[in-house]
Amino acid sequence: MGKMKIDRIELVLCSLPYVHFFETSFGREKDRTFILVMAYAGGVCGYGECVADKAPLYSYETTRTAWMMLEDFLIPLLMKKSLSEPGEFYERARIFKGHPMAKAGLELALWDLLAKQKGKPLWKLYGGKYEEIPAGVSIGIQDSPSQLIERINGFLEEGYQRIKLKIKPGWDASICRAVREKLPGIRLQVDANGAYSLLDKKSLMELDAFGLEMIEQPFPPYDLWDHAQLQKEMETPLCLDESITSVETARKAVEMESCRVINIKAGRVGGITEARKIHDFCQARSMPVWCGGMLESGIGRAHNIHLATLPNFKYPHDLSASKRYYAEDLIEPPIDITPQGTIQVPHFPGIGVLPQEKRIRKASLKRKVFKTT
Ligand code: OSB
Ligand code: MG
Repeated sequence: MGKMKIDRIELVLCSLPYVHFFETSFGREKDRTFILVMAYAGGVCGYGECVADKAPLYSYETTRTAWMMLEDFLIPLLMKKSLSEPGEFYERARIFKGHPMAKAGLELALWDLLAKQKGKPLWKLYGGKYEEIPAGVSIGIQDSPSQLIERINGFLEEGYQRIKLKIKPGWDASICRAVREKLPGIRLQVDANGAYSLLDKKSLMELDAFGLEMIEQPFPPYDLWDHAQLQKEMETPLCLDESITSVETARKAVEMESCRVINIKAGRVGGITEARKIHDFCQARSMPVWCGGMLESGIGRAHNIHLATLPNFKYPHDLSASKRYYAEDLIEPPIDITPQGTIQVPHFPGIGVLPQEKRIRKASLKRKVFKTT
């Protein structure tokens, strides 16, 4: 195989305001901070997005820890030796413990670069099978149930195939009841981002009454055991997000029966190489998966779309139109959904959408170039 001759890596710290605040069990946010990673080889540029946020709320990583990992360890590791494919970088980077989002940001840029060098869209490189994927929407905690229902109706009119509600103690069963009264037939699921413990079993059991497709991550990230205890008693499938950090934890979750569905995010698991391993493992064990999101800009979201074309992705994803997140996304054309509630997978090389340098510059807070010496 040929070598990927990387000339330089560029990091850009960006900030983009949301069109609507996003509130989860860990708080309300009005904008998103993230790192773009660009990998250059010859005239070709691969783009990745590191999904670490300002504060360590979803996981321990932050934009500053990710920048530090990239600058001090991951970029020097990449530059040390030539590379034939991104999976090789991922394997080498395993020597450094943790920091999956930092690793994934750089690995995604390498995947985009490789696909562009080969003149193929990423999904073809990955062996994806869908050319159109089902779109869902994740809706944050609102100020009132009526405001929530209004937002849900707006998204249903746009065609989204399922609605995911963020929940927390006090914004859970009563909210599901209010939504089900108005919208009995919609595909509905909830995500707690680890806001509960087994002491809350009674209020979690109440959720069985609402015909939810799944309950995502009721308990904190590293707790496969308590999820297994809850899954034994609940009819609604549990879905794990934060808990699944590698194919190894996926295996333990399957073997302990901690969940019946897994949400895959490349950033959470260290990149596409590990995400595909989890996908393949789950497929072999008949555990369906779907693609989660981290409110990415169009660059990160385009990567997610390609990943979601693999055959064991079996539910609508947290992949929505650009305009649902940002007034001005960083790419052209923006990601849009069809009236049937699907997203068409790009056919151009790499991520298949064009990052807009002017808009990146406008969003940027800090920029640094790392050259091969
Ligand atoms: O838990 O799935 C989550 C956003 C940020 C952090 C965690 C999560 C989310 C979402 C949004 O639910 C999904 C999206 O990108 O649309
Ligand atoms: Mg989640």
